[in-house]
Amino acid sequence: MILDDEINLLDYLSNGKSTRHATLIDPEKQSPEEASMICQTAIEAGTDLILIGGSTTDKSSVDRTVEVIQETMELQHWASTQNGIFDEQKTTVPVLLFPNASSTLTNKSDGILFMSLLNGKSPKYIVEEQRKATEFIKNYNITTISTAYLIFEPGMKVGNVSNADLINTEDTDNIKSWIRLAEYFKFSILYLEAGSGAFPPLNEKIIKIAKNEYNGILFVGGGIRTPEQAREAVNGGANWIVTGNLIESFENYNLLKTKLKILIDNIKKPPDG
Ligand code: 1GP
Repeated sequence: MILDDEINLLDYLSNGKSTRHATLIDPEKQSPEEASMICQTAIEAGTDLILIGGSTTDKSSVDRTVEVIQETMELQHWASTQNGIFDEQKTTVPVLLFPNASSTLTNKSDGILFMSLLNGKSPKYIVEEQRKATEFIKNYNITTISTAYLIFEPGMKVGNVSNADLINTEDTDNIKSWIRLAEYFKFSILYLEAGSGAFPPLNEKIIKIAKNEYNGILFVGGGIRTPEQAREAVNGGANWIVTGNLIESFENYNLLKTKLKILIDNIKKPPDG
C-alpha cells in the first residue's frame, strides 16, 4: 500500500501545486513485470499517479499487474530508506483502478475511479456495471472516488466499446451542458476523454470551458503525446493529464524516461501568460 493511511486519496488528487501527470497502464499490453518497470521509469521521470485499465482488460491481468507494481514500489521504497535517497527521489505513487467493467476489479489497488460514463447510450456504463461492483467494493472496503467520464469525438476504441454518444467538439452549448451535469451531481473528478490515440487531442478551449463550469478535479486524456499538446491542456486548466500510448512504444527504459521527463516537466510548468 503506497499511501500512508493518514493521507487521504482525495486530498492527494486535489492538492497539486501544478498540473500533474498520470501514467495509464493497460494490463493487456505487457507482462506484469514489464508494467512494473514502466511504472518505476515513469515515477523517476516525475509521474504522480498510476492508473490501471483498458477497454478490453480481464480480471486476472489486472490483479497480477497491480500486485507486481505495488510489490516493486514497496521494495523500491524500502531500498530508498536504506541508502539515504529517501528525500530526493520519489519512489511511490498511488495506483488507482480505471475500470472497464465490474468483473475486472482487484483489491490490491489504492482505490478506484468509480466512474459513470455520463454520455453512455445505455445504462450499462452509466450505472449498471457500477451497481454490480458494489458488493466487491463493500467486501474489500475499497476507496472510491466518484468520477464523471465524458467521451468526446473521435472516441476511438473506448468510444466504440462503451457505445458512447460521443460529444461533438465544436458544439459549445452541448459541451457546457454535459460539464454542468458533472458539476451539479458534485462528482469529485471530471474526466474528459478523447480516446486513446485520438488526433487531435482535446483542445485548450474545451478544457477551459470545463474549468469554468466545473469546480472539482479535472482529468484530461486521449492522444496527448507531445509537450505542445500537453501545454494546451495545462493552459486550459487541467489538474491531471493522462497518457497511455506514449509508454507503449519505446526502445529502452532510459529513452522512455527521457521522453517522459520532457513531457512531465512541461506539464508541471505554470500555465503560459
Ligand atoms: C486515457 O485514453 C487516454 O484517458 C489515454 O490516451 O493512450 O492516447 O495517451 P493515450
